[in-house]
Amino acid sequence: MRTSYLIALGSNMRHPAFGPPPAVIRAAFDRLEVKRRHRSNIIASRPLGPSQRTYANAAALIKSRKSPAELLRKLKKIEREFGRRPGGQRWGRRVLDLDIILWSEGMWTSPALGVPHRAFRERRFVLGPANDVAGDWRDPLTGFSVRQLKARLDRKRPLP
Ligand code: A4P
Ligand code: MG
Repeated sequence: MRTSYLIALGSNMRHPAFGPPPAVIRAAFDRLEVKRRHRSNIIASRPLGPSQRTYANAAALIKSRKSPAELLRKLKKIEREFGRRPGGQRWGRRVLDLDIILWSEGMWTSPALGVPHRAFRERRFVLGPANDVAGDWRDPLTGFSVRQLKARLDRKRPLP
């Protein structure tokens, strides 16, 4: 059965062939075969964490027959293809970061993978692009839609 996933994309390092971070994100959309209408705008966002470099961030909706664990393996493989080296500094600069944010079937919990993504409710650089392509999707943990979560963050109101 094909299920849907909301993926967050991030880059803060240029790729030797694709170019600067926004071009890396466009190349990743292509690599993931994301339909045009399922690609968010690509935004520039200030880095959260130790890295000094501005990020390009975006979100994508994809359909897949894979389980979340299988999809994560594929995403990690694509990150490596794009030149990301495992074992770098956590939150350091990276050519490409692909995170699973939401899954149409609800929650997934294993030592290596938690869906929904643990921090997405607090991150503008995830919720802004996510709202472009998945505003009506609901967070199974809080019951709020992506649009509502974004509005709460914009108003800086804490979640109950
Ligand atoms: N993992 C668990 N749940 C998930 C999930 N839902 N999706 C595990 C993907 N991975 C998940 O992630 C580390 C491990 O988390 C994975 O191997 C997987 O088993 P990683 O992508 O390899 O490493 P990371 O990204 O350095 O760490 P982490 O904690 O995932 O960082 P984040 O949360 O991805 O944040 N500032 C801006 N402006 N824009 C950004 O995109 N990104 C980060 C990284 C920091 N600051 C940023 C941005
Ligand atoms: Mg990550």
